[in-house]
Amino acid sequence: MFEEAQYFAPVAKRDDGSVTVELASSHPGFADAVYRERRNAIAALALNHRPGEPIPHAEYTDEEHQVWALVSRELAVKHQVYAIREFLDAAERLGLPKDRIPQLQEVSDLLEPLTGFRYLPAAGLVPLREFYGVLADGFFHSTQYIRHHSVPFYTPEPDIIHEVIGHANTLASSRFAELYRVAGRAARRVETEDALQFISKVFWFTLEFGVMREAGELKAYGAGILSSYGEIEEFRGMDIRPLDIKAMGTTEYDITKYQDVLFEASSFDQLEDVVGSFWASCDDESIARIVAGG
Ligand code: NLE
Ligand code: FE2
Repeated sequence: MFEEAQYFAPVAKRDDGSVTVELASSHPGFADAVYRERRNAIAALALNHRPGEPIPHAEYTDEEHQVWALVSRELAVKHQVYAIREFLDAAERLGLPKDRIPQLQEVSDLLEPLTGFRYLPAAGLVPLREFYGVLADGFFHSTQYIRHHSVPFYTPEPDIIHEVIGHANTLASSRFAELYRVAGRAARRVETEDALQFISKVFWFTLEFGVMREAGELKAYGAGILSSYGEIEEFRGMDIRPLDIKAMGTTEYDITKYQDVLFEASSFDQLEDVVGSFWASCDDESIARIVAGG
């Protein structure tokens, strides 16, 4: 149905209560029995979680903590070069641990006093309407597993590194948090799947993969670039296009590789003026009009 459906591994819950995450044969963890067992156990935590209860504690292996430590170290250096100021300042305020994977409850507790955002555990794909809709209430659905240790620099599949180093650091900025909230209100306002898909693509090309001009240099603010120390080295060489709602809402993308088409905001003000205002006011009719012509 949606592109997003393809990059999350399907999660199956059996009648006996056991949970299986179906990794594709191309997944780097496919042949790793220990990793697959961890994925199943972590998915079960989210499936058994009830709203309002604390996020279940996930046990991670030493190897998994080492993946976090490695990626954190690599990204910290690259963020200084490639991330926008707003992100760097927000990350400083959030103060994530660098040497171990934080528990999602811990991330949520660090974030809430800053911008009101709280984390919810997700076993895999959350339906788009639910994922975006609850942003309006300050909730962020997050996976809890970590990428396979054999490919630390990039994963097409959102993992806790992406959700936390990419999104939680961003959500620690009140300017960003407000953009996420208006995206959520937009998703709730529309009724058609086409309009929801359009909103989701604008989200993809901005809050997931957006780039921004800052003091003459091209920087990243999208969580998907900021969580990959492979992709973050490449975005400046991509096809960079001016920020445009219709173009973002209708351009196709391939989630399995580095994004080769990116949209550049000339400033944070422009991002708020163009994208924030779009989400704040769009509805089914206005989106249909944009797609049809103007
Ligand atoms: N490619 C990103 C990463 O490696 O962290 C994840 C993107 C999820 C949309
Ligand atoms: Fe994301």
